[in-house]
Amino acid sequence: MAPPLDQGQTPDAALPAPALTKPRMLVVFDTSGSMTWTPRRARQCVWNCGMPQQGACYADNDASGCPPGVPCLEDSFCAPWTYGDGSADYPGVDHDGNGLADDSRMFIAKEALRSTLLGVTELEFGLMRYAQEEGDLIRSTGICSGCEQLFRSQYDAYPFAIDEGAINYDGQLISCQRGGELLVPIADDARGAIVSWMDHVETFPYDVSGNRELRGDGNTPIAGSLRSALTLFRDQVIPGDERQNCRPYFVLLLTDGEETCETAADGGPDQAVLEAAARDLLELRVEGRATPVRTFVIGFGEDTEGSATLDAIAAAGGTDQAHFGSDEMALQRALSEIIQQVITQESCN
Ligand SMILES: [Ca+2]
Ligand SMILES: [Ca+2]
Repeated sequence: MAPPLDQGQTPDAALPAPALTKPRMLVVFDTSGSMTWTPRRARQCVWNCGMPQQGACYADNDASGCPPGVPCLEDSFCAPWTYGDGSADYPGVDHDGNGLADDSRMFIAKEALRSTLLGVTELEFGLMRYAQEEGDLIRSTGICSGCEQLFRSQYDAYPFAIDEGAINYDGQLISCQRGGELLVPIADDARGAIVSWMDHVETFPYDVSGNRELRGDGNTPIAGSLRSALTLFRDQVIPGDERQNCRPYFVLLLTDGEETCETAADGGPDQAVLEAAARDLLELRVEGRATPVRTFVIGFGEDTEGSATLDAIAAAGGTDQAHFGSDEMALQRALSEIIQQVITQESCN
């Protein structure tokens, strides 16, 4: 496997010059609340409390081995919660003790995307997230069903100090209703706009025209975002594209969890709905012409490792199987592999 590409570096010196018709790829970036967690629960702890709330020992005298404020769970591993995302304003907890707030899935995924994907000039990219409302510290209230306490957001450090974790993004109510939300339209010069969502800084107070940021809050509407992607390609990306008979179109879904909005009777993801959403993209026809949009899937973190459901989405979306990774290197490898596949595709220039 090739190492991650640096900015401006061509993927392989032996490849022909970049095609004139650049493939277009919509990156669907998971902004569910669990993106503030560590990719996997790697830190062990000693669990002493007798009747822990929610099966967890919070207090230091009940457990040992976890970072301050992070509970030890029943299986003697620390909870994955970082209460942040590695950004300047919400760094979160340093789980691995390396002195850096580099522990959340959100931080790692942003770094991997910036270093690997956005250095590739042979593609045109756009950016979509799971739908969120935005406003000045809009995410400042919330009730955890099953919890005794009021909590505010994934960004609230235990013991949930009032408004401590308020953020400018709220996905709780609308992520399932709306599915995906386009942040940056696909374009050849979209890299700067995309990077501004992943540079770990944000304008405060909230400014719709300022520097904003991807944050983790809300559910995981995979099927809904694939349908949002379909609408985008069908109504905007493809109709205005004079090279639509040549250009390959792609969705790259980066998710850390299974579908949580459209579920089957057993509570798990509704596989038929998910496969249909990916298949509809693959079978898309615009103006009577077949204009397939293939869907790549990357499962990130221990919650999706080896997921048959994600594999099935990728298969229905025309890319055989999902990629998986639980650290930045693995994520970079998956991204490089996908990019290689995309830019070596036949085109009809
Ligand atoms: Ca760290
Ligand atoms: Ca930003």
